[in-house]
Parts: sequence; C-alpha cells; structure tokens
Amino acid sequence: MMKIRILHTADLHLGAKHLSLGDYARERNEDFLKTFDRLIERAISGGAGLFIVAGDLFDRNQVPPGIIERVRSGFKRLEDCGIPSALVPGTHDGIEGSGSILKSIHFPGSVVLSDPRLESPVAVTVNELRVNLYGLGAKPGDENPLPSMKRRDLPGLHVGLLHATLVKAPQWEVKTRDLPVTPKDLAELGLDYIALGHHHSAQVVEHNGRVVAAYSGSPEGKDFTELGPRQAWWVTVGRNEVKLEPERIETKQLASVEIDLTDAPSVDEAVDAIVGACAEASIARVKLTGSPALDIDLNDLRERAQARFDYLEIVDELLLLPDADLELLARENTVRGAFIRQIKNRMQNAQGSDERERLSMAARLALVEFSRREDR
Ligand SMILES: [Mn+2]
Repeated sequence: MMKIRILHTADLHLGAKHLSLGDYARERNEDFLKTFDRLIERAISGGAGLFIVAGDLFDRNQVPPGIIERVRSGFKRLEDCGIPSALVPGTHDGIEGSGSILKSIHFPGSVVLSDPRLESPVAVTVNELRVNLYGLGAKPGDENPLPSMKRRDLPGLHVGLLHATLVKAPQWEVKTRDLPVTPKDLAELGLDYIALGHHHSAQVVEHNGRVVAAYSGSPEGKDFTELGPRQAWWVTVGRNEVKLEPERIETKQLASVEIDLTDAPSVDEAVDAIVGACAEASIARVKLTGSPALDIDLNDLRERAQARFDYLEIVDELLLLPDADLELLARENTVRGAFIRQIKNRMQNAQGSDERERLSMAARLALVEFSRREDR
C-alpha cells in the first residue's frame, strides 16, 4: 500500500508578544511552546511519517534564542525518531525584508522550502516510499509563483505546502502580503495533498468532490477570535486518497462571551453564569451588559470571577442606576422621564417589598431597553 501519515500544522506563531495580555504574556508565551512540544510528541507517539508546518511557525523573524533552541530540539527529536519534517515561510516569518528566520536557522532533519519559486521538488523517504515535497516562500509583488508548484513527472507521492489565502474567485481583493488561490488553482497543481497555512480556523478545501487541501488552523488560540478547542490534522495520503482526522492540540482554550447581569440575583450566581458560559476556557473575555441589582458589589464580582480563570478580561458595558440618576431621569422631559415618574409614583404607593422589587426590576429592564434604542 502506497500510503503515508502526516501530522500537519501551521500558524503556531511562536514568539508572539501577546501585548494585550499584560503580565500574563510571559505565561502565554510558554503555553505556545508547550503546544509546539505537544505537536512533536504526538507526531512521534502517533506514528507520523512526516511532520509539516505550513507557515507562521514563528510570529516574527526575530525571536529570543530560548525559543529557537526549544524549536530546534523539537525537530531534533523528530530526526532522532526518523521522522522527516517540512516547512515553508508564512506571512509573519516570510522572506521579504531582512530575510526569513527559516533561512538563518538549521532545523535538524527538515526540508525548508523558502525560495520564491520552486525550482524542483525535494524528495524525502517515508516508510521506503518516495515523497516529493512542493513549497515556496511567496514574495509580495512577484509574479504568481503557483505554476512552479505543478506536479512533476516523478515516481512516488506528491505533497505541497502553501501559506496562502483561499478565495472563491481570482479577482477577490486580498492583502498585498497574501498569496490568493482558488480551490481550482490548487486542484490544477495535480498534487496528492496540499497542507495549507494562513487561515487560523481549520478548513477542508474540495474541488469537484475531491479533497485537494486543508487548513489546519492555529493550534493555540492567538486572540479572542480563535476560540474553543484547536487542532492539527492527521492526514493519510495515498494515490487518489486523502483522509483527514483532527488531533486536539491546544494547551488552553479561549472563550469570548456576553453576560447580561440584569437577572443575576447575587454575586455568586453572576460568577456561576460567567464560569458556566466559558465552559472549558482558561482564558476569557467577558462582556458584562444589562443592569445588575443595586446590591451586587461589582468589585467583589470582578475579583471572584478573575480567580476562576488564568486570565480574564472584563469589558464593562453595564448600565448602572444609582438612586441619584433615577431622580435626574425622572425630571427629563422625555418618554423615559415620564416612565420613570410613573414607576416612582407606583413605588411610593406599593404594598410591601415584593411589589417594590418588581417595580425596580421593571425600571431597570426598561432603562436597558431605552438605552439600546438610543444606541441605534
Ligand atoms: Mn498566521
């Protein structure tokens, strides 16, 4: 059987500065390195024949020596186990300007395909099978280099690596740094599989009902657009055969949620609501909305919620209604003012605390609604 098993990843962004995370940035940097280590371990324990990084292994072309050492020793472990690896530059570790970090470092046991056009594919041997590797480091402004990746008449399997933006039509606008490709472009290269990088969510690319390529997505969420579990692909490639299986890989999950505190009766329940909405996440951004009960201590809430996460960013969009404001609002010559006057009037005549509480809740809900209308 002519088949190989590849562990395909991309967009690891090692050495990213995580500036928005403040003091937590250092630990987040270590999370990313742990994810890299885990990819190496899984490649070994899962019986990979080939390990592929389809661009943006590094977040920048200058990263601290400690990170480079960690990466080199990972590739050394693969080499020691007889697993070849293949890399292409991405947009963050690309070949423009001062030159790609991929060109200046030696990665043990690796094929680095960083020329702006592919002269000829590089062959590696996987389970005594010849695998021809195709890849390039696209240079912005150059003539479309894609035709240089066309399948050559050589024995064995043909596997491509490409850091590119998938577009549905060739005339779609893309950033000038990006190489645009369509599913048809990729299919016409005639390769058995193309490992893609650049889009940070996993995506399978088919053409005429056949899988031609896939994005692995980022293995660790880089910001609050990269949420939940992250993955790499196990790819089984044979002649006319591609099988993809996800491998869960992240060190920590991110969540981004909005919580309306209007109905939360206490700090306890507000904290539970926040934690519950973020399920598996260790890193979360929570937008608080609505109008909480007056006796909820927001500092207490903030502290107790923060203690439940490795990192929690609270976006405060609460509508707070201190009594003084209510007095002010009641003097407004608006529908809102008339509404508040009526509520206050009914509160004064209310029979018992139950009714007063219901009226207070009605006032808060209505004020939230009024403010939403103002937003429009
Ligand atoms: Mn990327």
